Amino acid sequence: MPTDATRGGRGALIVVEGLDRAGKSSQCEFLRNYLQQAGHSVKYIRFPDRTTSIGKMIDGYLRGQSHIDDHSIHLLFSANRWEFAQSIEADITNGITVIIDRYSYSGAVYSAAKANPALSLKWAWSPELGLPQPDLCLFLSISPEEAAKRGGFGGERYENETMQSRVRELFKTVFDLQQGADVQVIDAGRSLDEVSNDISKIATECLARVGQAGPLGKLTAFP
Ligand code: DGP
Repeated sequence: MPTDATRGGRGALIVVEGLDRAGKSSQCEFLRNYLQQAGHSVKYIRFPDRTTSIGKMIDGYLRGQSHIDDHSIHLLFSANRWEFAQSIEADITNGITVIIDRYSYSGAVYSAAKANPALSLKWAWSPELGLPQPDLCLFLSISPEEAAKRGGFGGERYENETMQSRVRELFKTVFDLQQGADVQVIDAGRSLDEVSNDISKIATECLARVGQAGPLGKLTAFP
C-alpha cells in the first residue's frame, strides 16, 4: 500500500491533550497502530520528553526531587518542545504523520493553573509562538473526580484535584483563544473502545483533509 510520503503528500500533526489519567497514552498508541495498519507512516512522541538534558531537569522537578522557580520550569517545558520542532516539521514534510501526547496547550494551562499572579495564561502561551501548529487537537475530556479514581493518580506534582480542576477550566479558555487548530472534544469517561472508535474516525478525516491542505502552520498569539 502506498504511504503518504510515496504519494508526495505531507503528514498530519495530531496532538492528544487532556487531564492526567484521561487515557492519552493508551489512545495515542492505539491511534499509531491504527494509522500504521491503514498504510500511513506514523511517529508517536510525548512531551515532556524526559530523555534530553532539559527533559531530565523536568523529570526531577515533576518527581519532586528539585525545586525550580515557576517561570524557569515553564520555559524548560517550552524549550523541550522547541528541541524537537525541526525534526517534527521535517517528518511532516516527508509524509510522516506525527502524533504528540501533550503539547503547548498543556504547557500554557499547567503553568497558569498554579495561580501565580506573575504568570498569566497569555505570558505562558508566548514561548509557544512559532512552534508547529497541530492540524488536529483531540481533547480527552474527563472530570477531575473520574481522573482521581483511575490508577496511579497522586504520584507526581500537579496530580491533585484542585490543580486538575483549574487545568480543566484553563484548557477551555486556551482552546477558545487559540483557534488555529481543529479542536475536537472527546468524552473519555467511556470505554477504551468507544473512545478509540471516535478517535480513529476523526483522525482519518483529518488525514484526508491534510492531503489537500497547504504546509503546516505555526502557533500564533492570542487575539
Ligand atoms: P505526563 O508525562 O504526560 O504524565 O506529564 C507529566 C506532568 O507534567 C503532567 O502533570 C502534566 C505536566 N505537563 C506536561 N507538559 C507541561 C508543560 O509544558 N508545562 C507544565 N507546567 N506542565 C506540563
